[in-house]
Amino acid sequence: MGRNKVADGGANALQEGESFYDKVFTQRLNLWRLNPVVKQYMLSPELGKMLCALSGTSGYRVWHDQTLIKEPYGNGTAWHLDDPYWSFDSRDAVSIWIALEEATYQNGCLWFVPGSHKLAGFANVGIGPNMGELFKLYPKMAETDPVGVPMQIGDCSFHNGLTAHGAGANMTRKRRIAMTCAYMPIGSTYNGKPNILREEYVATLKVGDVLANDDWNPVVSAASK
Ligand SMILES: O=C(O)CCC(=O)C(=O)O
Ligand SMILES: [Fe+2]
Repeated sequence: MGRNKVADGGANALQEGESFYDKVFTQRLNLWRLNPVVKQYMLSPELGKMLCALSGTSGYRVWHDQTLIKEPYGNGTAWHLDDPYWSFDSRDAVSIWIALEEATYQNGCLWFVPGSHKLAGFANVGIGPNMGELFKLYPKMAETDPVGVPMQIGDCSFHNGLTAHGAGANMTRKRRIAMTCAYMPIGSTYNGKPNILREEYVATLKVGDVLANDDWNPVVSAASK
């Protein structure tokens, strides 16, 4: 037997042609480009100050945002690192995860391995069906107990782009609605991974170029510099 298919098609069953990952999230990219309220929050100087204070970095650009909705009975999010997916290698990138509905142990709140960003490099694993794949790559991280972080609506967490994190499955009948907002330190350089960069922009880049596109990656807060 190949995939883990629900025999009679439950509400969120795998359909023919769908992968495990299709049932991890309903995912949409860059809401800040569409919605002025999201944009206002993503670019707010208060947020820029927080990012800089937490990391000791002097300024950030928006990398992207995403909705991460775990549908009823949605699969867990395997342990992974964020920055190695992205087009720049930085030890100071930050992701902010925001609970737009309550996030509980039952519906797939986030879990983190404290201090793991100090053990991580830029090698990664995909978000696949095996939750613990990352710990084969970084066995030292598995010596620390992960911490689950349930949240009320509107709560958020900040994590370093190299912190190991994941989430359990959604065991409930309601959606777990969340958003993640990722930030790149100013001065970060292109590492050759296109990730979310548009094709026409990638065509102008070579490895080592500073990523400084003010349209797609605006500076968050001049006030915090
Ligand atoms: O929401 C999740 O399950 C995973 C979130 C995540 O990986 C992130 O915000 O970087
Ligand atoms: Fe992540």
